[in-house]
Amino acid sequence: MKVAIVGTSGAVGQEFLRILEERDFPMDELVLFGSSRSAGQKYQFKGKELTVKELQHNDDFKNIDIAFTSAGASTSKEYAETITKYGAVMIDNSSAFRMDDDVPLVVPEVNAKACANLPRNIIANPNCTTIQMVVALKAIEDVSHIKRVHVSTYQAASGAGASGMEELEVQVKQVVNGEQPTVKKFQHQLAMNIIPHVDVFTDNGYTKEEMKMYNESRKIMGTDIEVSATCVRIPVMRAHSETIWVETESPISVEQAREAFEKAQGIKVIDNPSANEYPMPLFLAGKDEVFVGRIRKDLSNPNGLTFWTVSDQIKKGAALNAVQIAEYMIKAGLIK
Ligand code: 2RA
Repeated sequence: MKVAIVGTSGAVGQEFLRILEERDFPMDELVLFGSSRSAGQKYQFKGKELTVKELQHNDDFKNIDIAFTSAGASTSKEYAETITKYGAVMIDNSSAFRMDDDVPLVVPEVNAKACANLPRNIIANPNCTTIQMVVALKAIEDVSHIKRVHVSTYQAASGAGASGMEELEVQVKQVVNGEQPTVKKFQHQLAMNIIPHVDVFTDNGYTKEEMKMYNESRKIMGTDIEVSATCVRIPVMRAHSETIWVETESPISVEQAREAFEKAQGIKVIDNPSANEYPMPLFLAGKDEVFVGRIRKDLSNPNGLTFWTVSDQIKKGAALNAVQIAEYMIKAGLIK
């Protein structure tokens, strides 16, 4: 098994390196690709030093079995043919192909079987906010069909990449030192603030980030689920949080919901308010799971349920989900 990472130097690319080693992913060779700026950079992997090769339109992917790509949508679109033409499966973290009918959009806990049909040898990794949400929604859907969802996200700076995390860190120091915070990556100062604006606004008043949650959830869940999202950037480094309200076809009790979450793949429940125990991003960054807490009935709707989730945006929200897709494909014999 020969594996490639495209976009190695980015926050998600670096997480791919960590996760592939952490999970001892079955492979004989790992090849790192990046932009002309990143070419030549060296990274440690399993005690060896690997050097980033410049991504080019050549035969470098001839013997690659799986390519994890996270270098932006334009790069994924430009190089998809080059990457897949010799049979490599491209598991793409960008938004380039997520809504293409001939590209499955996969969260293994929800729709792993969608990997079986790859007309273009491409699998799309969903947006981080969608991944975290549908892992939790799947547990509830298995109890009673979810008709609609309202979700508010509390998104970490990591969603804007390494530069977003760096900007938050610098701004916090500037605020402490009484200096005027530098604002480059985000629309406004993020330190000591929250920004109700992630990605760009569309004509209907929702941002692209919010429309991703609407469109991607329907494709992954394979249902007519209606999702209304409000996506907010908050001054946290790595893990995204979400308040999720669902309306189901039939009432679900808190006990039923808790049992469903506790049995569900990829979920850990932290829900003991009397002991001040609930998921918090500061303490859950770097973990694999989607953490669920604050489970309670909607007081205004017998078919309503509200809960809180936290998950690491770079791990389960991006790199881990992609690696889990590859692990499923190997286990299912879809990649040999
Ligand atoms: C963000 N979900 O958090 C977007 C992209 N990763 O900025």
